[in-house]
Amino acid sequence: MDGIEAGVIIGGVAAMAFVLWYFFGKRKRVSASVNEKGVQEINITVKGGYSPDVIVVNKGMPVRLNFYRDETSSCSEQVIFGDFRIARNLPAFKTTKIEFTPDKAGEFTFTCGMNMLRGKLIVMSS
Ligand SMILES: [Cu+2]
Repeated sequence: MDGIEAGVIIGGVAAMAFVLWYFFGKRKRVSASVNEKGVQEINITVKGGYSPDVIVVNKGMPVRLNFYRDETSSCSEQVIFGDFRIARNLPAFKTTKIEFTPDKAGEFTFTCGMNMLRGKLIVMSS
């Protein structure tokens, strides 16, 4: 293998790695951790989007989502879980707790009030 071939291979691997990172790396999928009271708790930062934006929880157990809104952009001032009939205002630079017990399994989208920012709540049937 000469230097040019090696360069082509390295370039190809780097390009593939970039594509994988670009399409899959941006979505962070996080399972909620269960605290000592049996509540599935997770911290979410709101800043031009939700981070993490894919949250995995179990059905039939209480969930507590701590939304910390790290911006004043009006886009993110509300968060809506339509499937669970939850709409909540998120004051800037504060943590807002949203608590509920998911009673159905599936994948549910949550959004900002304008349906622009999106995240996904995955409820596993245990
Ligand atoms: Cu918005």
